[in-house]
Amino acid sequence: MEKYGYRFSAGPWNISTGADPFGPPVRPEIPLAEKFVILKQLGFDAVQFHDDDAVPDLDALSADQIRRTARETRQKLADHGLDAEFVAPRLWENPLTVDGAFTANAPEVRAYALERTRKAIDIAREMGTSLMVIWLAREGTYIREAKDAVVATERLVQALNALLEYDPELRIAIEPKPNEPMDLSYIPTIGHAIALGMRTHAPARMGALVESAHALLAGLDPSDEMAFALSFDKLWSVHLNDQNSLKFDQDRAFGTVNLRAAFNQARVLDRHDFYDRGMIGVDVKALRTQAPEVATKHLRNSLELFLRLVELVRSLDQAKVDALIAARDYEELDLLILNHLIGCP
Ligand code: XUL
Ligand code: MN
Repeated sequence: MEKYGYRFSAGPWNISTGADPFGPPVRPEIPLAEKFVILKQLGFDAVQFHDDDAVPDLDALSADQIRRTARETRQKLADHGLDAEFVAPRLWENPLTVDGAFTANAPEVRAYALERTRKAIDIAREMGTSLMVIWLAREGTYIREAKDAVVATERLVQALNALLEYDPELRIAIEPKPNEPMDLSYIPTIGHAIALGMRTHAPARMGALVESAHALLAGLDPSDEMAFALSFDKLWSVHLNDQNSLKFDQDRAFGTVNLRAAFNQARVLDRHDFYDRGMIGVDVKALRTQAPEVATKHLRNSLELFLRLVELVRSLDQAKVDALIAARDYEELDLLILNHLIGCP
């Protein structure tokens, strides 16, 4: 498969049992090493990890045990010809972080969040990556009066400063999301993520990850969110996927809901050399209705569709586009794009 210089990554959570808030698993759990085999076969180059994907149960382990297990996971990964793209601290499952991690009102919870994230940094180092992605899952509120949003923002800056100090090589990409699990999150968009990074003492080591579905949940266009980050040279990774209107975070396979929006994401990435800047990460969920033996096709489809869209981006008649822009004939441009997408000459 021609990959046009792109490298692809996915998380082990993207091969899942199909459990949802309303029902139990409907497919067997697949061991991590088998997931590596599947991802490699599907054409992926790297794996994204939560800290406990790489080192299960890390809260119960010593620093030495954590490092040793991380090294073992890295070896398994290398055995399958894969790299680690990033490590992300899972700060939302421990009962301690029920009301936030870095922005919790309770100081002991904030201390736990920092300690846990430092462990995740140790894991990243052992896994051979300097990139950490932070999704601020529970940093927000259900009840606005429950926290002071100014204080919460200060606490996020302080926490990021402490992490950047802990490892001078570390780069942090914030993955914004406007809601879920919280009703309202403190860092809902890419603009918030980039602004937050600029408040730290090492803004050059702060970047962002745009997830298509998260942008859509914020009522925004994912390609414009990517463009904004690209213009600041802050788009360090992406989570391509799709979302059918404003509801729970669906993580649908890339391009399956809105082909034109997917085309525009591929277009902004390709026109701005993303193949040289970062990896094409996907964050996609197999439908719960998918039978176990075919429950990786959402990954295959996302990767293939991205590459097909890159071909369409490159074969678009740019001279025609420019002429229509010059004539301000945007209705004709509309039809040109639609015809291009459906393969009509
Ligand atoms: C949550 C989400 C996470 C992050 C990684 O919606 O997208 O999977 O991508 O922590
Ligand atoms: Mn994501």
